[in-house]
Amino acid sequence: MSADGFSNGPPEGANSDWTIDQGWAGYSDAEHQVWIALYERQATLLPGRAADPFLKGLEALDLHRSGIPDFKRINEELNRLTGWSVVAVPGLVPDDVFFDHLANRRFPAGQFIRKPDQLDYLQEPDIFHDVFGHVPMLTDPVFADYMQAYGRGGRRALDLGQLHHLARLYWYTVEFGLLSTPQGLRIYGAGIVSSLAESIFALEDPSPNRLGFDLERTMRTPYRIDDFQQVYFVVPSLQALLDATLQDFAPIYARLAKTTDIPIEAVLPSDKVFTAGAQTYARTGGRLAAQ
Ligand code: HBI
Ligand code: FE
Repeated sequence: MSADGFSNGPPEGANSDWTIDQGWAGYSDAEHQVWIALYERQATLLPGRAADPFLKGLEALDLHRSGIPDFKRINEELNRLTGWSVVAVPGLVPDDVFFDHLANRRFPAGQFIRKPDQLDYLQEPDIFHDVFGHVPMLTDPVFADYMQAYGRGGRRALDLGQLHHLARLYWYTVEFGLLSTPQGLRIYGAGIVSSLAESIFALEDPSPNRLGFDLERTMRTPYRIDDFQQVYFVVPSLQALLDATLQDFAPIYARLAKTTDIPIEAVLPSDKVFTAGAQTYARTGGRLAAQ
């Protein structure tokens, strides 16, 4: 069993890099209907909430309403725009495999789609989270460079035993990042943009903190995997996000090793504060409170 809990080899029928054939022709009409239901909800909600690069990517890739997209089709345009491809995998893959794909501009997307009774929440990323949530941003040249830089950084973090710090950078940017724009805060994180409820909560609810992104501060901040985030970090531009990663992380990891984590709900005097959240949602039981 490897460090991250995977049996050593890829599952039966998968390639050595854990990729599988998407088998697009094999999706049932019911599965296409789940995609359409999820797509319609988000496509209605996101104008005015999602960042322009996301909305432009959604258009460019024509992740249209007629069902689960065929990776062969979207890869033609995605390759042309930024050299990225989407590859199908059975589900979560080992960290080193994941980073190697990203470092080579391949985004591993789950091949399966959630069940109709899981529209609002599932723990493991399915094809809607991965393709609707992550892939449109890969049409943006700056973000495309950032994701490749993350892949390269991930391999190095594994070597240095620092993955837990780097995973926070990924979580608070690629998954749950917000962008500051002249029109207000906008969503670029896949975990938010693929979720109906969190697309609203992340921008409008008074509970969470919304703080200016700072590389080391963010890497010292734990995150929630089971519920809405208690803090969202805001970048001034995607370029600023990319610039923050184009440096040697070894000295950063050395400094982090001497620091403690920052409590998830804390607002520091050094923070650029967009919202000092009331944390009401988290304090009243979170997901349970929402029911
Ligand atoms: N595998 N398919 C897949 N998708 C992910 O987002 C993913 C993964 N493996 C590891 C992983 N993410 C994270 O643990 C890394 O960011 C550390
Ligand atoms: Fe994701």
